[in-house]
Amino acid sequence: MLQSVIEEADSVFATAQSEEVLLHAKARFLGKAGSVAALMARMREIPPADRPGFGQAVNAAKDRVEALLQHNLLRLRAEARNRDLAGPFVDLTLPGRRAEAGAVHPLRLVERKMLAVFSEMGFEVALGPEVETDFHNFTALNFPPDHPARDMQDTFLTTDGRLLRTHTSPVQIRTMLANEPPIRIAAPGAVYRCDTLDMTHSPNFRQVEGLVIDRAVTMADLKGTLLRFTRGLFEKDLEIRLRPSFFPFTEPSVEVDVQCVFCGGSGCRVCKHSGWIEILGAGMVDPAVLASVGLDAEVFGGFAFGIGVERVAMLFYGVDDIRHFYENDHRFLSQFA
Ligand code: FA5
Repeated sequence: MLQSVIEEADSVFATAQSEEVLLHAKARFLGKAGSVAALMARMREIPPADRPGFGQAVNAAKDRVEALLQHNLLRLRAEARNRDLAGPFVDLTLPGRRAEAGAVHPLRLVERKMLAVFSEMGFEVALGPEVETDFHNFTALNFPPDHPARDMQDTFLTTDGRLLRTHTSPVQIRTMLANEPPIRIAAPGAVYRCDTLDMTHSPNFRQVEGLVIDRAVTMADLKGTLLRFTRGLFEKDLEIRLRPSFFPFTEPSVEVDVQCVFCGGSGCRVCKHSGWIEILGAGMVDPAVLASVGLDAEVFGGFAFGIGVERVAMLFYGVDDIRHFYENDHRFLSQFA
């Protein structure tokens, strides 16, 4: 009877494949309602004289069952450990996997550098809204209503009669309405035009606007400022050249070319063998614009310019297609990190 309990415990413990199953089996043999306790309960049926011997025998059987339990517990732990060791090898001395850090976008890097150069020259940063009124984007900038000059920049209109600014020039108007001269601001921001995306055009690009208003400002100041700007930005003694152009809000107006940064002016594919690359529009602020913000053109004057950030960034980093800046291809962006 005792022997059959021991044998049964032995075979049940030996087939247990997990500690959980084993502990469950433990209750079956050693628990309060277990087989060993049941043996003890039979003491009453034993003649008194044989009881001490019976008690000793049951205790011995209990010890044996406990020893079997312990043996199988150790067996299961050893098996688990062997399974771990046989699994994939973990080399704790290897360096950890580095989480990839984000980086500043190349357009932002170039914009920051531009603003740093302007700030050295005493310009303050100004900002304006991207959803603008017709007044700030066109009318106050001397675009007459229905004048074909408005078609120079194809405009996205909002349903409430406003528009997405087509250039950063409305910040000129907002700044002059809110401040007295002298004014010296650089205004970065996004602009929108119904342009088709191609190698050099985007419907949503960035500009940095410049505006200087003071007494006795001349075109030489404009040229000197832009020369210092290009040399500070590209960190090379590049030349610039001013070509006559037209903007409703400047008179005279110019387009500004910088000596090709790729060939140094000798002519290459990028500058179409001209040695020059256009980077911005500029001019002396038109008296009509000063009048629209209530400034006396007899007393005050100034110059303004608008730089295309993408075009400058293309030159700065030697990027041949503007679309690279918007595709967010990791392989492209990580080069600037
Ligand atoms: C203007 O936007 C004027 N507001 C600039 C200005 C400011 C002139 C102050 C005078 C005084 P324009 O349309 O030429 O000008 O654009 C200026 C620059 O923006 C261009 O030289 C070019 O670098 C960039 N640009 C224009 N269109 C796009 C486009 N679709 N995609 C990317 N860059 C563009």
